[in-house]
Amino acid sequence: MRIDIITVLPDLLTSWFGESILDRARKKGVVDVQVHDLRTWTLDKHRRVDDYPFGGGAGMVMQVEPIDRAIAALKTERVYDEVIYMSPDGQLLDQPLANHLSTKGNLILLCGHYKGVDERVRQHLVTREVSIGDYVLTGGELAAAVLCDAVIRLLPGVIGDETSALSDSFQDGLVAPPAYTRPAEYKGWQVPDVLLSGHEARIDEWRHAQALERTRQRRPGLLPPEGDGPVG
Ligand code: 6GU
Repeated sequence: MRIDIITVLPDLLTSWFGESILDRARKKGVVDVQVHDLRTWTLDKHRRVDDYPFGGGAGMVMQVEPIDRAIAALKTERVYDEVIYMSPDGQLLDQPLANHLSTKGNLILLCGHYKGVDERVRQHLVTREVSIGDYVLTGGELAAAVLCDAVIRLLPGVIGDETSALSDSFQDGLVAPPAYTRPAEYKGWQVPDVLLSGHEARIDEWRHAQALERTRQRRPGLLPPEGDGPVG
């Protein structure tokens, strides 16, 4: 998988990708993340990427031209499955969307700043808009890093235990069951007996029941509406 990120803050993302588990993914050749400075595609000597909004008002707007040139330059190199604009009014990133994007070959992520981008970018250049939650960040860079983490960790060989990405919170529509490790007793705090029993079927059953109960308590919105029949 290849991900190209277009940003006015390339250093922020380059250092992030150099330090995280995503570096391991890169070394394994599972993913190639390339960060591009939007100013590379400016033509004026001030390397300007934003301007005042037509009609007045507060804040600057990112201009269509450098963004169009950046995307066009990347598209001469390969075919992209999606051009994603990171924006707080985009589609909310959730596990099904991360799963979907992890099946793609080439993605472009465009990070917004200031008051956003010229609307023509959204109309003509972008195939999808993604938000990471209902709060506003100063720019799309952290959101792009979050999206990359959620997607790349799903690629084969990135996290150690091949099965663990599938048993994550949310992957089956439930939050994760509680986990314990040694010692079996600490300060009188006990690990549930069933986990020490070695009885695999009972352990699976217990974990599923716990996941279901936790989901009811913490994230009832993840469960189907009542009356739709039992889960699992
Ligand atoms: Cl993708 N961008 C910005 N600026 N803020 C956000 C966001 C994105 N997702 C949530 N908040």
